[in-house]
Amino acid sequence: MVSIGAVSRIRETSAHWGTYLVEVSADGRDVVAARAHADDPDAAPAIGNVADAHRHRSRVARPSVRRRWLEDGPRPDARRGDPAEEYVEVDWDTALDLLARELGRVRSEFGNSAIFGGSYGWGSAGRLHHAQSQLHRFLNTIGGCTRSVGDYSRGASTVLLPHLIGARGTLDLRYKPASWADLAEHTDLLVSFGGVRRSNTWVVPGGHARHVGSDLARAVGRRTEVVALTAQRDDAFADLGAEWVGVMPGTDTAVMLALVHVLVVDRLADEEFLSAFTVGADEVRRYVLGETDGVPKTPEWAERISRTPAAAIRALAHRMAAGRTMVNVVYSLQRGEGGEQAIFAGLTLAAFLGQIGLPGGGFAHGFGSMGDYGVGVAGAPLPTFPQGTNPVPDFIPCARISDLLLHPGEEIPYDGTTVRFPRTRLAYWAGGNPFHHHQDLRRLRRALSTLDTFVVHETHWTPTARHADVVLPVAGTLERDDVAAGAGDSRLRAVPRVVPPRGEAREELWIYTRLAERLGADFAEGLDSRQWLERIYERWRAAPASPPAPPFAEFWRDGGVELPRKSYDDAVFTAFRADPVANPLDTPSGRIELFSATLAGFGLADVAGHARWREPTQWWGAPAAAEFDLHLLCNQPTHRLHSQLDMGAASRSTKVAGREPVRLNPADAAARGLADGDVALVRSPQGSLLAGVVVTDALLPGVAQMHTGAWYDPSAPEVADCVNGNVNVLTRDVGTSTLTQATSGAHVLVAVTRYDGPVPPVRAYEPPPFSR
Ligand SMILES: Nc1nc2c(c(=O)[nH]1)N[C@H]1C(S)=C(S)[C@@H](COP(=O)(O)OP(=O)(O)OC[C@H]3O[C@@H](n4cnc5c(=O)[nH]c(N)nc54)[C@H](O)[C@@H]3O)O[C@H]1N2
Ligand SMILES: Nc1nc2c(c(=O)[nH]1)N[C@H]1C(S)=C(S)[C@@H](COP(=O)(O)OP(=O)(O)OC[C@H]3O[C@@H](n4cnc5c(=O)[nH]c(N)nc54)[C@H](O)[C@@H]3O)O[C@H]1N2
Ligand SMILES: [Mo]
Repeated sequence: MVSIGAVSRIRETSAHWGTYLVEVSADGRDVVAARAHADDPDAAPAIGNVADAHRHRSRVARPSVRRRWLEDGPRPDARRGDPAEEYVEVDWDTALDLLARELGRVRSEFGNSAIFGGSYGWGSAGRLHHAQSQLHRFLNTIGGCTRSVGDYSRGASTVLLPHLIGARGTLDLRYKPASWADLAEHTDLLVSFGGVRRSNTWVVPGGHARHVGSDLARAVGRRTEVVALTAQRDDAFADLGAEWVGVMPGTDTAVMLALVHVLVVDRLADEEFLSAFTVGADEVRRYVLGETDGVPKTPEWAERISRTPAAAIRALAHRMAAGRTMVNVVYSLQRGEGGEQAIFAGLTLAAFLGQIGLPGGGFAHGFGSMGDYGVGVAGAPLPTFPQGTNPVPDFIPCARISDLLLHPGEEIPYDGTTVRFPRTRLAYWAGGNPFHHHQDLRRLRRALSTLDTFVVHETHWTPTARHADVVLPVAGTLERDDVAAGAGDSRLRAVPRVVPPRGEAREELWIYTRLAERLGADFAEGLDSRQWLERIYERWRAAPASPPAPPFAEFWRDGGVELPRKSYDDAVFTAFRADPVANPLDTPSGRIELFSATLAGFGLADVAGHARWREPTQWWGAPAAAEFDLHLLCNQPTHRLHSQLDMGAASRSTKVAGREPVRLNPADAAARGLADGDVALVRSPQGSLLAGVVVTDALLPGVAQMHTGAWYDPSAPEVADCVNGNVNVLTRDVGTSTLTQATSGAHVLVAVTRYDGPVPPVRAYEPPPFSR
């Protein structure tokens, strides 16, 4: 351990990618290095980004105001986000006065629904300084805002599943699913649609004390056979020893329906289970046999759609029926057009196998998607920062942000109801990066140009901050005291400040306290952040459901408190399986609805009462595939969380030709004259980017792959919309369906060619130009 005198220079901290150690400089002001705990069995490489990112020149140093907004006043402006837009640095009082005045103007002229405060995003770990909770509380104290519902992670599932398995079943499928240990003990065959990715388990919302995913997976790999259906061979944990079955992106529903077809035709379906625990099996049977639409969903039919060999589908159905089988559908499958159908069909397949509610059998939705999934521990309640109530009724499904701004007054269907878009004048974003998470960034830019004012709180000059009129620099996790834990965690951790805030950055609680004062509202109830920390901790400690915990001072001194490691035997499906009459699901029938009369009653063209294959516009068989002939997977990055700390060493180590890599199959690369290290121009009807080429036989022919999260760089528009490789310039901004309205960013059809012109430098991590 490095120390000066008695003072250690090594501090522990927590992020969504884990709990790790930070070494500070001798003067205590700077981060020198960050490294994993020696006893973390599978630490995330993202730790390697922290030190560089902390002191990077892209940190927002002072409150900054876009010069044109300052001079011309709040108004729609298509130049928002132009790399040449200048900012003026101002002192805090000036920034807060300007912003308070503008919030006051919008509130009184247009009402609070003209303020969009959805502010989707992951921000950073920590229960007090949770950026969205802070922002929502602030906006609620000044009369509320238009909000957003759902998420980009499972936005289609969380709307669909309550209709099929009830709200309680949906929660348990996330927080009390079969565990990795159940798999290792009971499961003969784990069939995963989408790879069970090790790198995704490095991340847990809120972070975990230690990473347990790879140990758990190793145990499963020893006994359980694993089949991963995906377009990427290296998509599953090496430790699982998974067999790879290729499937083209967006076509799994066809394969699942064909598996059901085989179970029905070969009399392998569990009829007793279907009649006791489900409704709608008859509708499904008629559909897969082709009685309703004249198209039997045979393995040969599915092969034509998915390119998965019919013989492999037939053999897999028989293997699945022969033992204890778990059907896992990873999150990404529902992040595409018609994405909820993959969940619907996966659940239907598991129901036809009849093992839902049995140990190690049935249906899972998250192995390999998130690090807390399947740890087998019922999450303890955690401290929360109270948000107050929002009196404004308006909301949008979160992935409809561009539609909200571009189509005020219009209505969209959503979950059987209608959502009407209010006219938005001001958007306030804290803790998210829409230029990371949203689709079709050209369209998003146009949408943001309609605002009078865009306010962003950030640690760094992200592409979103570069589109803002008012940018307020905030303290990051290393710069403030907090408490942290993730679902199913072993410890509620004290996370003390490691270094003082950089530049003039302030805690968001400080900012909102002063803004609220200026607007005649009370945000903080007279408490500072240290007092708030104690308050949320003590309120948590006093709650009846909380585990025993010491008073705050003792907790802080000890660095945390252990959380109970109680496994659950009260999951909804276990009780349901034991007695479906005494313990019904909270669905209209009390059973699993393989045909939902509610969904059928919505009368939607794109979602029926049962799982159904419907050709999306984005699949390899679509007409657009003549020109855009590669199917690009856009999935989670291994060496960072989303776009966070993309300028750090670990993330940089993955770049090729100085930008985000695009992976191509050797045949596809050869046909385009591309080799490792080349720069490729990747185009879709939505936009274009430059990427560095990696040739690999881990991909199916016809499939390319890029990670999300490279910072959007529009600095050379004559070459490409983004010269740094942000996939969301390519993706389509269409809802998953008129039922679910979630993101469909998981994949997109593209054309890839060599780029031989002069390669423009990447400017994404430069701060904007400043003027006085
Ligand atoms: N094409 C495509 N797009 C996708 C996906 C995909 O698979 N394909 N995945 C989607 C998914 S699942 C998700 S969850 C989203 C993720 O999208 P986001 O959550 O928006 O992405 P992040 O990069 O985590 O953005 C968080 C931002 O918060 C900032 N931040 C950190 N701490 C604080 C804080 O304390 N206060 C404030 N004010 N800011 C802070 C960080 O600097 C960062 O810019 O992306 C979605 N987008
Ligand atoms: N290291 C790291 N871990 C993360 C994150 C991160 O940014 N970095 N983000 C976290 C977040 S917010 C979330 S929501 C989860 C997301 O968890 P997931 O959605 O499970 O993650 P992805 O990596 O997007 O997709 C997993 C794999 O699914 C495959 N896939 C994509 N589309 C299809 C398809 O149509 N069919 C089939 N069969 N396979 C397909 C891809 O090959 C991809 O590698 O990950 C979390 N974990
Ligand atoms: Mo997510």
